[in-house]
Amino acid sequence: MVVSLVATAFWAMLPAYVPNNAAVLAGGGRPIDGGRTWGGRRVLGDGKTWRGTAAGTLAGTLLAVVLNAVGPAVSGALGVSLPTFPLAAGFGLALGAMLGDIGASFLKRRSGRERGAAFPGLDQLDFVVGALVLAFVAAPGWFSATFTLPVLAVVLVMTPVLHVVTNVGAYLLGLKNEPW
Ligand code: CTP
Ligand code: K
Ligand code: MG
Repeated sequence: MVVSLVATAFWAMLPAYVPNNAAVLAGGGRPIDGGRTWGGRRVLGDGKTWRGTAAGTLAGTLLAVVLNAVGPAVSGALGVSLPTFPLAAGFGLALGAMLGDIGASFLKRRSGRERGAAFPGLDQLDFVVGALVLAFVAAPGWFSATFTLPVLAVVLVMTPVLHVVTNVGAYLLGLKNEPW
């Protein structure tokens, strides 16, 4: 029961977990805000680029396709029934994760935080909220069948933990400038 819940939550969120990491690897180039400021501060900052956003969205969407291919084998091995992703669901999770992160940068700049500054709480959950909202909009039937209340609860507890672990890992590997 618990194994099934955690496996389902993790699997269903993988297309939302990968985009931010792909963006770190692929980021660079033109910032989305084009250098524009608002109220004396950057609208988003140099940390949100077109290339990173496109690469992250593509990576998450493609991962959903791969998960669909290997899902039956993994489900069998674990003895659980893992969700499959309609294309709209994978795309919604991936783009939503990127938009959530971009929204957080907008709020960080408005509150005077420079690029890279930590915003505890927001940093760990921005992309989850974005991913869930866009997945709901893009594939409402799939969303309500997959994200039952227990699965949602596991997602909200598990994601911040995974976020801290992966970001500290990326920092230690020299891939990220800050451990958050
Ligand atoms: N990145 C990107 N495009 C995005 C998100 C991330 O290019 N939409 C890349 C950038 O190189 C960014 C790095 O991934 O610097 C790390 O992402 P993140 O921690 O989200 O950005 P920060 O640089 O910390 O900027 P912010 O304070 O705005 O979050
Ligand atoms: K971030
Ligand atoms: Mg950062």
